[in-house]
Amino acid sequence: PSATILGYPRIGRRRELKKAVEAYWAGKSSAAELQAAAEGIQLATLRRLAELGLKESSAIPGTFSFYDQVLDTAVALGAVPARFGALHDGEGRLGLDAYFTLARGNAEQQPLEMTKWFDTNYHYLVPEIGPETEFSLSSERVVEEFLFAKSHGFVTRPYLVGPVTFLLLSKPADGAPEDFDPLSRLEDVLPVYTELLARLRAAGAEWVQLDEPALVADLDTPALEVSDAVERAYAALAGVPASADWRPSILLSAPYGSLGAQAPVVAATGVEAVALDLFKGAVPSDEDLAEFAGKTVVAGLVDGHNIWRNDLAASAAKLDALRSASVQTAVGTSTSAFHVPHDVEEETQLDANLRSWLAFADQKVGEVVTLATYLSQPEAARAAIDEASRIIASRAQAPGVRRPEVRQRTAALTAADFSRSDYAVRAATQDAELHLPPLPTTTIGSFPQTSEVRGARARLNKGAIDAAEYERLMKDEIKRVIDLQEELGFDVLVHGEPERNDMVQYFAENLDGFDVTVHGWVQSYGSRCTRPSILWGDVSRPAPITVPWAEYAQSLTEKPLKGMLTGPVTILAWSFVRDDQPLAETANQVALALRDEIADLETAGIKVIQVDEPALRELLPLRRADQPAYLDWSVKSFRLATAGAADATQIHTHLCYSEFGVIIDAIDGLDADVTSIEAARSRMEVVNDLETHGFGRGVGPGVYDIHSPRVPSQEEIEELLKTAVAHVPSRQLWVNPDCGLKTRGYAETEASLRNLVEAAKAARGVLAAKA
Ligand code: THG
Ligand code: ZN
Repeated sequence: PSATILGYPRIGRRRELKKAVEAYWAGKSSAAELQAAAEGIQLATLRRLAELGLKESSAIPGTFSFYDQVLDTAVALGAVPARFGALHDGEGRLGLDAYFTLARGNAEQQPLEMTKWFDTNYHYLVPEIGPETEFSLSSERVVEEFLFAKSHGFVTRPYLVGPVTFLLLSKPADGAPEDFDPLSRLEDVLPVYTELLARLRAAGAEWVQLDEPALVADLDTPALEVSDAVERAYAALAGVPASADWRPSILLSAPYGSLGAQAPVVAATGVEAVALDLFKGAVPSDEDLAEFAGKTVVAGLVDGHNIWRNDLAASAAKLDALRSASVQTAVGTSTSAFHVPHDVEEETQLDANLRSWLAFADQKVGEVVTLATYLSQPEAARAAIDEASRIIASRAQAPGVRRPEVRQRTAALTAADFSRSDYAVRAATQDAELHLPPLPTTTIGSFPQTSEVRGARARLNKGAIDAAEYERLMKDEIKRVIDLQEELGFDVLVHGEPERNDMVQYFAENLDGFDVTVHGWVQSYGSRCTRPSILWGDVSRPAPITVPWAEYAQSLTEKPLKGMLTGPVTILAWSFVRDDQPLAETANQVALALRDEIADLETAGIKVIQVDEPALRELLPLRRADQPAYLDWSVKSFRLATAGAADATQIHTHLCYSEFGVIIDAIDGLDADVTSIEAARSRMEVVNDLETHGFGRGVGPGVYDIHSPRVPSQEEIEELLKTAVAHVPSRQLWVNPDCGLKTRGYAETEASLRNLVEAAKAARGVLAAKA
């Protein structure tokens, strides 16, 4: 096909898939009902994409998944961890219930681990591969979906995660030898891929898409080993040309960046087409392009990862640069479009100007089709290209996009704005101010969001209650949360954040330069979605945001109340961010708004302020060479947000993932007085990193895994604290859960927090006895 996309939102325009799978999980619907809902979503997508112009055979990729595309591939290959016991049925198949068991766990087994999909906000399930893992074709769902589409007249291009990426994203199964590398099983998965490709061909598939994003990232596996794996994998899969009795033609897709040194390796394989990310990555030189001779190059010019209208004139210029006698050119998205919502036209409440600047998945299909038209009939695309140029030019001039008062402030920043006094000086001042015991206890910020709290917000939004009534209900909730923490015996209290729908959207709704959508849901993992805000203009804070809530909460207690803010990097990472200036500039604008909020919190008598940066790791560039520049501006933006605080104000931060070692220097560079981090699930492994690094400020390795309803016992927490004390000087240690409590219920939260406080008291006793 001359126009295609690498993928499309799977959750449904009104999150139909989320509702269908959650009803099935809750036992409220049957497998047949779930299957019917899934087919309804697939058919609606096929019809929509054809209507938008993807009419050629194989132009529409396989766009469906019940949960996750990596899990789909693992289940097709039969790659299930032995720890789950027998999941295959009598015919050697993995059915839907086995599939959901891997995704969600069962009474005995934790689910597969979840982790970030490249530099996106999507999380995939991590396959567990060992020396003994048996591979066999265990699910032909991808064939069935192809046949379903075909029965409605659509010849689609089935999607699978490619073998090299599949194994590079896997982790060694429990009990695998220390030096085991899942990639060593490549030869064993290839026959299953071969068999599946043959089945797809027999079903009538002309093309298949094998996704190999791992080729654009610097991973722990050396690049030469990756190249070698690509050669071996595609010699097996594509060494013999496609044919009716052997396999479909292969489109190898390489989204999320440039192939770099892997480009000639991919070019030398026998695959018929390669999809390059030419939005984020560079257009190959004529020389490099010559290596792709005989193949189709799908030029990924339309960004699948952000929501801005494509600069069609710039894309057309890239297509001109690609025109070459030796390669066939087609147009596509740079990545799957499942990172963006379905359709801008749904957002009728947005300002018409803003709406005209945006392209969600459906608009992106239109852009791809226009650029494909440009390839064959440049004049026929002229009007659309000119219109895009006109709109993009008007965006640059639109009110709110560039505001002198905001720009003057960032331009006037000096080095002094980014640093506080020495930690030793601050620590002494804070000790005198706060009078905290050794091993002080606190929580990460949010308390369980009860149905009453959610209901109150829904009624406010519907106009069923007024702002005053809403405020009264939230204050009742804050008082309950404060009283509970007093009763449990916490040292630093929080207000519980009942007033926040989401830790980013809440700030976006209260800052200038942002807008939020109504239907703009994007899959985060499984059935869970977020609605990223749109950061389109210069950012400023029209009025204090969190101050009245924090001030009220502080009035209820003698203990220090911790004010809660979301940091600049996380606000950027979990929003759709403007593309017309460096991220660093946008981050500094957000940081200054937060800096003003911190100043107002101090004035209101708040002595401890937490600025969360759970997404600091998320935006880390995939190429090592790009990482230092990112870490530099991201750390600086946090420092800009916090460095205005007085010595006596204790600044906390919170980070949410366990791969802590990778960015420990950056975390140190944040210069927060106290850092809380996820640690309970990894049995405190992070304290080794802290010790090796010689981390010198306050630190709270989480001692209670909030991702599970399980209540940790007091003894268990004491054990974790013992480990922590063995590696980190006790005067630096804090005692806290792993993360916020928003998604938990009250019963298990209260029991867990009680054990946490008692464990801290017991550990203090042990320390005092030793001293
Ligand atoms: N906020 C935002 N982005 C995030 C997170 C967040 N990205 C990373 C991480 N946290 C993703 N984790 C989750 C966890 C839970 C949910 C979504 C992402 C979730 N969503 C509700 C759902 O799908 O039912 C909808 C939430 C709502 O109604 O607002 O539970 O914390 N921005
Ligand atoms: Zn967290």
